[in-house]
Amino acid sequence: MTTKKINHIGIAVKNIETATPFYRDVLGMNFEGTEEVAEQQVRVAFFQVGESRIELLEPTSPDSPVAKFLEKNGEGIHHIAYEVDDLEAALADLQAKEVRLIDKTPRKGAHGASIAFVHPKASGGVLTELCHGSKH
Ligand code: CMX
Repeated sequence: MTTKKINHIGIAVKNIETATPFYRDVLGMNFEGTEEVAEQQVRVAFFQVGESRIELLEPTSPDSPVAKFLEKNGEGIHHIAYEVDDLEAALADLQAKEVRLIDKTPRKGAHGASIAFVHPKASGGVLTELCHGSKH
């Protein structure tokens, strides 16, 4: 498989509105808006940085995986998302290489993208997302 670029870096925050001014007003990034990914119990906000993005993740319920992450680690980097040409082929390739996956088949992410997570135990403790087809 080949990775095309870093699509986005996900940062877990308690509150998107509180975190937004730093990225939008201090760092001067273009704020692209928010979206709820109900299936994963998160609300996300995107900020453009060249051809990549910062994605702020706010939990929408106490059972959200991001709420659990915040409880355990506090606010901070949650995942790195790499864009691939063909997500199904990338997942097949990783399985053939016996890389531990969280998602063996793609699921729906923000901006209409198909996404899949590699298990952090297989990637040095960094949650790794592969994505394809984002509207960006
Ligand atoms: N960074 C590092 N380690 C993490 C982690 C993270 N962000 N999230 C979970 N882990 C660890 C857990 O601590 C756990 O470790 P142990 O086995 O040692 O306890 C292990 O990974 C498995 O975690 P889990 O929560 O038990 O596993 P699940 O399969 O239930 O869920 C995951 C895994 C990553 C999908 C979920 O925790 C999560 O973060 N979901 C939200 C995903 C998200 O960001 N969605 C929005 C995406 C929008 C987009 O980008 O398009």
